[in-house]
Amino acid sequence: MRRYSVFAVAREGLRYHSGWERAWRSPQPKKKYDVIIVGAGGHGLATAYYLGKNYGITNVAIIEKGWLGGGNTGRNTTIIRSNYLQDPSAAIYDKALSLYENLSQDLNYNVMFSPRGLIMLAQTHHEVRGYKRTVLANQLQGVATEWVTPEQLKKLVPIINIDGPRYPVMGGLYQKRGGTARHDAVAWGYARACSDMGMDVIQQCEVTGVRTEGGKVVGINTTKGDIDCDKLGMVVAGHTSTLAEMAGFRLPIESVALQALVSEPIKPCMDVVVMANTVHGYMSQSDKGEMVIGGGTDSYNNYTQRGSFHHIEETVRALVETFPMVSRLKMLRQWGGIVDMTGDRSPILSKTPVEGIFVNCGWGTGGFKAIPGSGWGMAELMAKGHSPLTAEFDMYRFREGKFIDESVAAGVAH
Ligand code: FAD
Ligand code: PYC
Repeated sequence: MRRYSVFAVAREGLRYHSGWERAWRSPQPKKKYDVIIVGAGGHGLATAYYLGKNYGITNVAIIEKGWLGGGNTGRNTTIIRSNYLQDPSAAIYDKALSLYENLSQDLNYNVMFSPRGLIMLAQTHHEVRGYKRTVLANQLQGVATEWVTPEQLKKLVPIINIDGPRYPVMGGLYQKRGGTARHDAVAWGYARACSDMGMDVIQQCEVTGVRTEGGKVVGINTTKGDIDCDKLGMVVAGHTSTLAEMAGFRLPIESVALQALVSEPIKPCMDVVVMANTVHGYMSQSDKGEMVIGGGTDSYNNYTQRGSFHHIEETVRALVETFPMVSRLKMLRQWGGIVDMTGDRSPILSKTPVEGIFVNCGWGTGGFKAIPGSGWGMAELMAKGHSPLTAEFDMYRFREGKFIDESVAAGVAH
């Protein structure tokens, strides 16, 4: 595939953009692959990419029932940070953040990574204690975060109301390296790189069954026919329980809707990302000027990809309290995604009871930020059978009580 560069843009400008190649091929499935990844979201594509890049495994298909990035990867609010509490989390999320820092160069695709800084507001004494504890834990983990006072916060975010009527701002957890990236571009960049390595990204192809023989995976049934494989990675976020059921095992996952909305575009007014978890809203400004806004999950399980109406009202109410200027904004669009929740709010990257089947799920409301680190670790697990990055995220931790509790860091209350 021809590299994207300033020279390519100039060349194509001169010939009316007639020479751009398709960014990825649209092949028909082969009879057999060494590895099949189900789910062309960020995590599935990143897993495939690092299988090829780090281990030379390129006889790989990525099977997607819709269009690539059309699941949660293309529906999230693009927040990236690594300010988690527990050591295994800090390791994988900070690996992801480090990879994000050079991802555009690595993929030769502009993922618009914008390390503009991220603040989590503390608006109760409980949150003050929780976030100060996280700052101390992060210092031990080598993850640079800091505690900021309300006055420092007001300087960083002039539009914020630190004297709110119900929950005045008492300080915040600040990660300067945090920020955002363009979510679709992350999926598109990985897909293009995978296709360039000879991998098949197969869209509009739903996996309808998993075939096993003697406790080992041998292939899948799909709407485009049966495909054989030696190894299978299930990376399907909110549909993980459905896939696991096809293979005959169960996972401690619940699927719920999480929603977001964007306002009309306005002039630049906020150059950091702010999360306000007590009143329950978070906001950043996109490059187009829209305010990107999100709230909490629905309180019941579902697969609707829509979410309920009262959440929009609740989220906007929370933000009007924190950023009074929001009351004068018109909202443009609302959407939802189905997120996969575990009990300890940490993901599962694991072997399964079926030999050759691996699962990557449970990122819940916060997996966009983890995509490169998760793909890196999952590829190592699938190629070598073990990865230091994923070892603690084994599915059997729930049976053994070795939880990785990230309910404070999850950012979205549920
Ligand atoms: P997905 O992107 O959902 O990909 C899974 C794919 O599997 C889908 O494309 C689906 O079509 C496919 N699939 C499912 N079943 C089958 C089948 N049977 N056959 C074939 N394909 C199948 N995270 C953050 O870090 N920061 C945020 O700011 C943030 N905000 C969010 C806001 C919202 C509204 C939502 C919904 C999520 C948010 N998240 C955020 C979470 C983040 O989006 C997810 O954790 C992450 O995108 C999960 O990626 P994935 O690749 O695992 O799943
Ligand atoms: O995990 O940072 C996060 C997040 C923000 C919005 C949704 N999830």
